[in-house]
Amino acid sequence: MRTLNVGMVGYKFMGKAHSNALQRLGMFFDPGVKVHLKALCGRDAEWVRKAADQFGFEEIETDWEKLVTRSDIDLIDITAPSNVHKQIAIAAAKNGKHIFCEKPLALSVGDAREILAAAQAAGVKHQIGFNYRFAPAILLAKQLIDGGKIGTIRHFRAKYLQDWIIDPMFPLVWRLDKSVAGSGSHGDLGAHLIDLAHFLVGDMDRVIGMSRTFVKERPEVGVMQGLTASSSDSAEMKPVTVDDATLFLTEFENGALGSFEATRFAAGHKNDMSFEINGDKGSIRFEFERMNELQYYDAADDTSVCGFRTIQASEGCHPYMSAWWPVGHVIGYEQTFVHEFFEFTKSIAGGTATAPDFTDGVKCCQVLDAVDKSITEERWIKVSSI
Ligand code: SOE
Repeated sequence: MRTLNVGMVGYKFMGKAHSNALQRLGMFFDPGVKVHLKALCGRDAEWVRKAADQFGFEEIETDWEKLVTRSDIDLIDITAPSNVHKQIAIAAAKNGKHIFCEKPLALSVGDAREILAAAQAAGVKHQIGFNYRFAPAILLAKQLIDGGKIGTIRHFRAKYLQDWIIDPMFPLVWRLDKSVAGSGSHGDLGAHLIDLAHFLVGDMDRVIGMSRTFVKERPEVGVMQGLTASSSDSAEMKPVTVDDATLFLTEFENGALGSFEATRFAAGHKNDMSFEINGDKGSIRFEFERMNELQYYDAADDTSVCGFRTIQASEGCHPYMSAWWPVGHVIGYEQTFVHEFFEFTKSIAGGTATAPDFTDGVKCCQVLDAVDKSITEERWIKVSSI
């Protein structure tokens, strides 16, 4: 079995999530290649060394430009913040590396298109980290929709609610800096909703949005880990340059209507991503915090027994579940990363197509930018015009 040597840029929250997935992949799936964590890259050698030892990487690098040129690296996994995705991905493509990149693909649709073009020109495999597509219950929803079980879709309504920055003294971390993250809740959380809409409903024709930054300035950050951070008492206050909440409406090309809400100010909601799809034959409801379940309503049910039923998507027949545990022994957030890396490494080993790839990343950035333009110009914007 050929070995696929992974070089990873970044070692914080997504670096740990990806490393965990890559380490466990071979225990539960056979992608046709053996994955090896070859080198972990980050600027601080001491911290990278600690993370590499913890995650199981063989070596470290402190310069991504060196990492992407190494002949013993087959795949570059970009888990660093959005502002460096473009330079790393294009350099990796030019060096013939397969590329996995966290979402959103880039700070703008123009940059995203450049990344896609470089990957296509290089003929390398590319995938973007829309991991929620790989929740078995969401794949079951896709099967029901594609099988016509809910008929013609009329509505898609989605929300992604978090509350980790409702404290006005929470420090100014990179996710709150436009020059690094590109946007706030819109590109970080809304991007997932946009991709799921593309995956489950279809393309969007036009959008109109609104956004708000509730807390205009915050203390400079001292230390950040995941979604927690601290600052010193003497920290200087700096302006927040991203949205705290963004909402938008869409008309899909197939005539369905969509509403989207992404916020980090929904007190009490920690990682509450959910959606509902209404068709003329039934409905589907999903809540990530109950990610093994799918709510399904069949309009054909007899009136005496009609209602939403809860399907627990943990049977062996449900996507990916035969690889894990017996029915009822549910899975979690981390397994969605194992599934997406199974599909990506299998596509590399077998030369087959994979999704979501950078074309999906470009489509997402196109909608993100269209919504931003609609907010600036206070009017509907055709997605195709971006
Ligand atoms: C922070 O909002 C975050 O880690 C996102 O960046 C991830 O994409 C999401 O899966 C969980 O929340």
